[in-house]
Amino acid sequence: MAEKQHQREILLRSASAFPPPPGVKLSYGTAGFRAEGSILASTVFRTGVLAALRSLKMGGATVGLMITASHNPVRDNGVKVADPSGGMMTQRWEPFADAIANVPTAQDLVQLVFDFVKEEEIPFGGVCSAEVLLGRDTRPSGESLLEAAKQGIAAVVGAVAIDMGVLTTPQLHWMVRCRNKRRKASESDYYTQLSSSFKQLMDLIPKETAISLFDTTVLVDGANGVGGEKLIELKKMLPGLEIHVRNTGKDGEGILNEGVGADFVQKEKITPHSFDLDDAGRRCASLDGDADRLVYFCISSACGRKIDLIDGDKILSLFALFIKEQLTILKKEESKGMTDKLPSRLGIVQTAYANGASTDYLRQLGLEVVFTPTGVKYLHEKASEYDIGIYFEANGHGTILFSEQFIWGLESLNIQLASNSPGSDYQKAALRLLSASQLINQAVGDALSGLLLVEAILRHIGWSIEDWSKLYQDLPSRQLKVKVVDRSVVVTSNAETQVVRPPGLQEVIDAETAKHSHGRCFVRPSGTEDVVRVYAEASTQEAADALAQSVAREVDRFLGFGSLH
Ligand code: G16
Repeated sequence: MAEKQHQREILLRSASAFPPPPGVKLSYGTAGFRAEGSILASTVFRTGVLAALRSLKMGGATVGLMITASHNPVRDNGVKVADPSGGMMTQRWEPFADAIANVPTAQDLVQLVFDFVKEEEIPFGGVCSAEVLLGRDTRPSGESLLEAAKQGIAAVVGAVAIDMGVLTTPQLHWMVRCRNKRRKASESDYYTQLSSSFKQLMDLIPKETAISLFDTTVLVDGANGVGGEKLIELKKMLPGLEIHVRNTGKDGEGILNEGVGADFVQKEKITPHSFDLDDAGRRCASLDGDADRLVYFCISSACGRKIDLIDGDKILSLFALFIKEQLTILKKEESKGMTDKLPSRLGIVQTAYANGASTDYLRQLGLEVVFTPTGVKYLHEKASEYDIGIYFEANGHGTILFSEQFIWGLESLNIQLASNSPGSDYQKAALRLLSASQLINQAVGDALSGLLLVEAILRHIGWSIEDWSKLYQDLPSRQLKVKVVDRSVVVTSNAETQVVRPPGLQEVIDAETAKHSHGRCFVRPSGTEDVVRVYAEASTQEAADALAQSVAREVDRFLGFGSLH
């Protein structure tokens, strides 16, 4: 009883120092809370409380709290929680996240927390310990928000905050996962795991392609964010791969995500700052502000700032080809008996943003493709249902998940092959899959580990960036955003391909779409910005542009400020 009273007083006192800004309502959204950094102290403090409670609920397992607004402009910031698995916080707790962020007074907050703790049977009041790992990106508001998070965690008796400093979002997720698996989990362990598994993959490259004239240089746009500086660290451990990082944001040069970064490159389809015609034909890649997205691009000498975009769909297709090739080798007739017990159901997960040509290509490969709404939390969950699940959003956010069962099977197969047929194609295929599972982040999409896997696979197949780009021809597409009064008015279904509310909007979209050959169009409320997004595809770029613009005008007519008319 006395413990509970003590807890109540501490929470009340700390929460009183972080009043919420009046008139602001926040929602946990696609990837945590996001808003202007200047109004987020209260939200971050409260998310700190939530993260500590989550750890208590999970028996004291480590939970992560990341301060970032990823691809958003530099004035914004945000906060999200990683579950002990290293994945996104369970969706079951999102209503509580919304409630705790928006409750008006410190007294209401204490009441809400005590009610929730009772309902969830959380050991509260100092009877158990909790641990929260903290990370932040390079945004100027990050440091003070990190302090707010620490105070939120400290307001839960028994909870400890461990500040891991400036990190990419995927690094923090990786650390949380490793720590809970009792594995080495420091930043240098992260670099060691990535570089050693990359080297293993390089050692397994077939002789025929190993001697080809492969361009060993990749030019990387760091979005003026945290990814660039981390890649500079990592590249020191990668002999044989020349990584040139531009847009590092160092010494105040360049603004985070402004005219640079994966989101800019993918949406605008033009060169980011610091890239020009001198780079024509080179292999270029772009990270986003917190390095959880990756896209590639190539500048063609005839096209000014226009680029050939190699988006998340094409990264996914490259990964799928490679994984399928290794599985096919393992399943060859001669190795039957050894490999037929290996569970190897391969599944591909995309969203409505996936270019139609990519889905056709993947299905032609004989792969199972399924769709979820936008947001890695949905894709990740779906991909984890397979022995090998590959998920990617077109914006470059994705990874490959290997089930524990599959990895155990592969490890025991490798032991068998090492004594029965050492150095055989089968053993090499098994080793490649094991190395890929070590390299690619199992907790969340990670631009740094994704980049290394792309580089290893291109080298394995002996492909230039043009070869990769020609894998299939993207259908022309256009994405627009419309500022609206209240984005929550838009409700969608069928993995966001149909508008359910407001009534009448879907009929208008259907009518506009029917005017274009191979037309496809959908709208959805953003989970990270105050806008409704419009995506259109058609057989020509002009038609895709026209379709997106006409639907954007309709969205504006239904929900906007009328400024598009
Ligand atoms: C976040 C999510 C992504 C999602 C993106 C879309 O990305 O992590 O899964 O695709 O938001 O945002 P919206 O809902 O605004 O379209 P990030 O890279 O900003 O964390």
